[in-house]
Amino acid sequence: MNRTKDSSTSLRIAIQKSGRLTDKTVDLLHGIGIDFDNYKRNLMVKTRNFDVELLLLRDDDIPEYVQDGVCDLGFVGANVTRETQADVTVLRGLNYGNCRLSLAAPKSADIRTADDFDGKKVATSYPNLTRDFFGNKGIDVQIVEISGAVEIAPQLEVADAIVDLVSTGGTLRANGLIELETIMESETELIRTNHELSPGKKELIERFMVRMDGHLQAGKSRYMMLNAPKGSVDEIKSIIPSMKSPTIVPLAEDEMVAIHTVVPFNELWLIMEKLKEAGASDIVILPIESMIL
Ligand code: PRT
Ligand code: ZN
Repeated sequence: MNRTKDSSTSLRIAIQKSGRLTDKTVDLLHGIGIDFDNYKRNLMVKTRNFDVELLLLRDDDIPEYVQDGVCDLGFVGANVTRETQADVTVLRGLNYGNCRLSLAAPKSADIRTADDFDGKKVATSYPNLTRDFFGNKGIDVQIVEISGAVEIAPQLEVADAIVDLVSTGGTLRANGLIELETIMESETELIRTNHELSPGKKELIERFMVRMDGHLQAGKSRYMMLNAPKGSVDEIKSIIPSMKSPTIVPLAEDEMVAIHTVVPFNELWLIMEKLKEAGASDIVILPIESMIL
């Protein structure tokens, strides 16, 4: 039987249509079991196995769509949300699309600190964040708002210096600019509308967040299996403080046990070295797809 979905009850999620955040956001959604395709050709995509519609937008429009309740959730850079001053709630920082909004000036100019910007022309696509930054310091700048290729503004004598996003710093260097100070660090965030939602949508968001947190936690963890002499189990437990209730299985070989547990990825190598010293052997590490604690 064909059942049509009531679109008013579907969760609407805004993602960037085509840009730096698109692939990682699509991977993340696929990673939490939300199936869809054709997102490159359509502006709206229905997903197959979760009551979600995806809206594919320019990143600049995402905070406003979420603020206005056109979309319930959105994936977008913190830089864009702060610049648009949208009234939304940040649910999670997602640690991709990382960059920083920085002041930069030509190597040849004698602008080296924020104070040197007094009375200068600053080109940027981030007029609000730039105005706030200098305003808070009591520094008077003239903002020249441009939407792209900000880095060449000083060469074109449109401005004395710039405020722009930086990730590797390669673009600044290629244009003879020096990075002077960071205005804000940015990452992709999951934002939620502040509009009152129906109980059905609230429940969908809760389910979505359980999957999301499981996926994010899994990305930071690894499954570890090892063999150890029975006598070293206590020492091994003390090496892995997060190990609340490891699975301990006796092995055919007397006096040996197999231990299975989950360890934080960022401590993995340190833990393995200590385990080896404590007598562990045959240590195997596996990625985890998802986990619900
Ligand atoms: O079409 P649409 O409006 O959706 O996309 P867009 O062209 O406005 O944005 P896009 O896809 O370039 O970037 C989307 C988001 O990625 C940004 O809002 C940031 O949150 C994030 N991000 C991460 C970056 C960068 N890193 C980045 N390096 N966005 C832009 N840059 C640019 C920067 O503006 C500069 O021109 O890359 C250049 C500097 O890079 P480096 O590595 O040379 O320092
Ligand atoms: Zn944009």
